[in-house]
Amino acid sequence: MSEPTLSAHDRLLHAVAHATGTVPTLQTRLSSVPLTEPNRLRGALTECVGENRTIVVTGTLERRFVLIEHDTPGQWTAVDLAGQPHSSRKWPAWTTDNLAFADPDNWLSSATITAEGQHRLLRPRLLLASLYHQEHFPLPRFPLAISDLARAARATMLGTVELMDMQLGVSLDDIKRHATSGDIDIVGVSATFGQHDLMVRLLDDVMAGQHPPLVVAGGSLTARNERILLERYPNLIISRGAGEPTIADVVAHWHGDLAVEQIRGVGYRGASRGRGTLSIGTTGQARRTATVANRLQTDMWPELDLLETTFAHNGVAQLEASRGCTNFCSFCPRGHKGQWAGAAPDALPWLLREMGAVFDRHPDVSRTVYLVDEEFIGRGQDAVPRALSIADTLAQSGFAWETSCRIDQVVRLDRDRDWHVERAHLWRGLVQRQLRRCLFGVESGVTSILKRFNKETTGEQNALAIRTLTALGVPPRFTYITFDHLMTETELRETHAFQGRTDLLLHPQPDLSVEEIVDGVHDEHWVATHTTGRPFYTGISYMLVSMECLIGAAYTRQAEAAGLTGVADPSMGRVEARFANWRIGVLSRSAQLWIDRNFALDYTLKSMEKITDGQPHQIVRGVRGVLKHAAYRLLGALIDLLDAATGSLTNLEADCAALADVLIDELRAELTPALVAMETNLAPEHRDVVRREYARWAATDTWRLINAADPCGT
Ligand code: B12
Ligand code: SF4
Repeated sequence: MSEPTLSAHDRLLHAVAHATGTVPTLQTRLSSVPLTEPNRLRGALTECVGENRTIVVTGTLERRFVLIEHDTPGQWTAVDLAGQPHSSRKWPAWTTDNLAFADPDNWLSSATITAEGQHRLLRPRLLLASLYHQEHFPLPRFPLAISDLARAARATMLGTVELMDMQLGVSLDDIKRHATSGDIDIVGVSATFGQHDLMVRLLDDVMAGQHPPLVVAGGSLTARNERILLERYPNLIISRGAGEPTIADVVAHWHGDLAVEQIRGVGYRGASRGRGTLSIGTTGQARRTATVANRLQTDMWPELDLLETTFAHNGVAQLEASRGCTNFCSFCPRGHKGQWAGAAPDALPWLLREMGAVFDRHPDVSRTVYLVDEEFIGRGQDAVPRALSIADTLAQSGFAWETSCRIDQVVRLDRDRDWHVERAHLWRGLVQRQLRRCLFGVESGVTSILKRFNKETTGEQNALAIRTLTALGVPPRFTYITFDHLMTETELRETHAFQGRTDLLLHPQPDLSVEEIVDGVHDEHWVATHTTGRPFYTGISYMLVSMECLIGAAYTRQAEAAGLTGVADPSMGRVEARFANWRIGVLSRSAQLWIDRNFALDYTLKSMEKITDGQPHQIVRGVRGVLKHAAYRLLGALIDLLDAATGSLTNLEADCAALADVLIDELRAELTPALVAMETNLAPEHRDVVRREYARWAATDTWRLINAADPCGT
């Protein structure tokens, strides 16, 4: 039996009445506690029924399962908050002998649970923690990684899950304290670029205890640093790919259901012995288990415990609609994120409804979702209808959205006109369905460089795609790697010329048919009529970026083969490398100093762009434009120094430094009035953030590398 007319909160009240024989008053916290936060829900239930009854809240957001203990030992009330009969749930295997319902065809039933079943429902106590350096990335994003893991763990119905994220007012000490309090059985740590120092500080403490919890670490940086971490922490388990299957297996491993070598997608040392413990000798060899392919792991949705507090901290909402990529660019190690696969989109409507309810409580937050897919569209017969259907769902749920995609989803030189017309319809269709911005990793306009990057695109293709997108009215952002270790001076000059091209960013042409646009972009006369005249670099998200030789990337191997690589830098998951042409190396370093000096301010402005709409959004973009013009001026002037420089490394460095000093003064003179004008258009809390960052920026008079300046496609 299902009771669709009751709300989940009504069902909770019924369940309390069923368990206690007393109907709770409507005024209790229980009537309004968000179901997105199971730990608060458990607290509200305890408040209602008293401390002496055990409460279990488990299962995933769309189908929470709650158990309330009766006075009689071993007797429970079981409620399915989605109102579905208990018999219709896909129960984890361990429940078969441990959980029995008196009325399985109802959403509300008495239940009996074995002692083993109770133990499994309450343990392990899993803490998922996300690290963060506030000074590097001032504004938070909804922590997808640990939120996805929470869903996977709760789906097993084993134990409890808590989430702590340093972006959201939690310190490293808070995490350490909780992880070592004795109240936690498993600690899962998520780390991305720049957070190795935090990881080490945390693990040093957590692992040092007499009875440390089981510790598993994952994330983009951790996957790069697997070897280094396992050397330092022989008892650590490293998640090497998507963490959902891994965390589910780790929880089962804690119960002794799986041996460590059966945990999917991990690196570890030695072997496991015994329940809940890992007895691993420090001499144990590093081992690996296979990761699960993205196409087999299509449930990539998050729990939403931390969405509310993300908004309270001025953060943005993120989701993924796909995982992995269709390509293998040489600078992008693929082992961790894998090959492209789309999520099963049937979950999207309910998830967006739940997210919408949280947004409703924060009316000032722009109703925008960032789909952090590496490649939103993907390949396959149904790529176009799938993309449109996701966009439909987002738009119908009242969301604008942004995402990322490869340029070969717009123009392919090996495809005919019909293909391009279909794609042009797709892109227009996505914009009509509230696509607010899409990021394209152009990375270069120079074909020889693109070849080295294995982008599988050409300069000509990029130019045509940029024209097509802008004419279709797609608001694009482009990423571009200006310097790479193997580049020649000719390539650098061609790079500068491409970035300065004024025939790429066209005016949107809403009155023209997609056919006219598809044909027009090939016609220089048509292009000249429709160009904005703005140089291409004004569309580049981050200017002056240099190649990062990431650990495990094919480009890094090319640099190594050329004898250019040095020591590994675990904090950034990269390998230090010299430039084949030392003069370009000097320019790259000077450009990096420029980026780093302006990074925090630019990142703040970028975050403001994300959380504002309408006129304030446009004004913030304009201010970022001032920073881009200055960066392009610097690039041109640096290249001019190549012509002038005949002398030594020190001379060239000194010339670059003097140039940067002059140009930063010019930038200050331009930026100060632009920011003052911008402030009047911002809400007070945003104004304070910008003021703080601007004051920091203006007070800086030194040039130093901060190790955090490079963007990825977001
Ligand atoms: C947001 C983001 C950023 C933000 C980070 C902001 C912040 N607050 O930290 C910014 C813009 C700053 C950024 C920067 C960079 N980024 Co970035 N970034 C992303 C992006 C778009 C989304 C991250 C995300 O939320 N993913 C979704 C979650 C669910 O995935 P996940 O974090 O990988 O988590 C899964 C697994 O890793 C694992 N896992 C994670 N944690 C844990 C913990 C445990 C216990 C377990 C078991 C498992 C586990 O399970 C999770 C679920 O499956 C990704 C693209 C992507 N789709 O991942 C790129 C990405 C991670 N970035 C990337 C890169 C290269 C960078 C840069 C190094 C770029 C550069 N060359 O300079 C810089 C680093 C800059 C710096 N100085 O630190 C690459 C990594 C390449 C690779 N294949 O490893 C990615 C994949 C994008 C790409 N394809 O190029 N980035
Ligand atoms: S850089 Fe972008 S396009 Fe290239 S493999 Fe990585 S995610 Fe795919």
